[in-house]
Amino acid sequence: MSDKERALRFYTEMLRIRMVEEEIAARYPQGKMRCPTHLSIGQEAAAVGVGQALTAQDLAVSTHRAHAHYLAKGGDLRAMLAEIYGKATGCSGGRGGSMHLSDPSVGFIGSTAIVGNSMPVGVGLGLSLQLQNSSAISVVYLGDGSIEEGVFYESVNFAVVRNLPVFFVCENNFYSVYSPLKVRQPEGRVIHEMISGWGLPTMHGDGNDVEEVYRLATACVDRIRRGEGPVFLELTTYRWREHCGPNYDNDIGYRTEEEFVAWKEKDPVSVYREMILHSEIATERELSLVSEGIRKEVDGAFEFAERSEFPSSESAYQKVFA
Ligand SMILES: Cc1ncc(C[n+]2csc(CCOP(=O)(O)OP(=O)(O)O)c2C)c(N)n1
Ligand SMILES: [Mg+2]
Repeated sequence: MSDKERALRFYTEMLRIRMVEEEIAARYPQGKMRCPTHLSIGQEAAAVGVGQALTAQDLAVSTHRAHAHYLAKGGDLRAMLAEIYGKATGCSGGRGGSMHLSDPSVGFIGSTAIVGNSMPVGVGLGLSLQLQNSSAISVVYLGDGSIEEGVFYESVNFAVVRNLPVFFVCENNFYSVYSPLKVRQPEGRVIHEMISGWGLPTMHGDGNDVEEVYRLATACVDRIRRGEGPVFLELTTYRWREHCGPNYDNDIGYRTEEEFVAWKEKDPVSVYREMILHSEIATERELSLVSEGIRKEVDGAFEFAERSEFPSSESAYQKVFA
């Protein structure tokens, strides 16, 4: 892939996630998406930089905020939107909603609503890959909030002890719902520094810089593929919208407008767009064609989701464990 192709790929993938989620936010008030949605707007570079360092054979699990991870791994857009609309054509048959995304055909095994819950699943996937002598790896996406859960320690510990091919990717957006890190973790703690004492290499970087994320993720993935065991990567980033839902909520006072504005200036999509234009990697016209193509795809996918049928009432007891 040439440098230009790579830059356009990064840009297209980030913009696509942005446009999908902005459309979700715009249509959410219609009341047809009846599940909670946690948008990743502002955090696209982390998902895309990591996603581009993976292959379709690599496996991934994620959290409640999974749209970007699913799309960046190659998950089917129409099946994701149909799932959010609760339709039978959705990736979980319309039973799971936004937080239960899955597309095994591209290795996106699943996301769950219970914070921390997918971490041991991702470690188990790593164990299964190791037992099969596979060259694929397992990626565990997590937020800064899951670091505070006991299962995080257990998951990392087991992966280290068994030298598993597991890539822990922590998106540190500084908040767990309305609680900033300073009321949740001891003052002065640096997450990746703490974890570096647990027996695995750690890396960290700017989660809003797609090229930096890609470079770091590639180094982590290469090492894991060589059989050198798990790696932990911490990426700092910021969510723009409310924790859950389509709106902005800075007015309620848990974070300052200044902080929000400072992060908005580090918008991964528009900063990268400026870089592409400034470096003459592509022209305005080429970038417009990119967004026009995405617009068509996104509109078509929403149309598909809206037109799809709800699951039949006779199927209500199928795929349910009780
Ligand atoms: C076990 C558990 N505890 C609490 C919650 C409520 N909850 C949902 S998302 C969330 C915040 C998680 O923060 P973080 O891991 O940093 O992810 P972010 O939302 O910032 O992406 C919490 C506490 C939950 N879903 N599961
Ligand atoms: Mg967080």
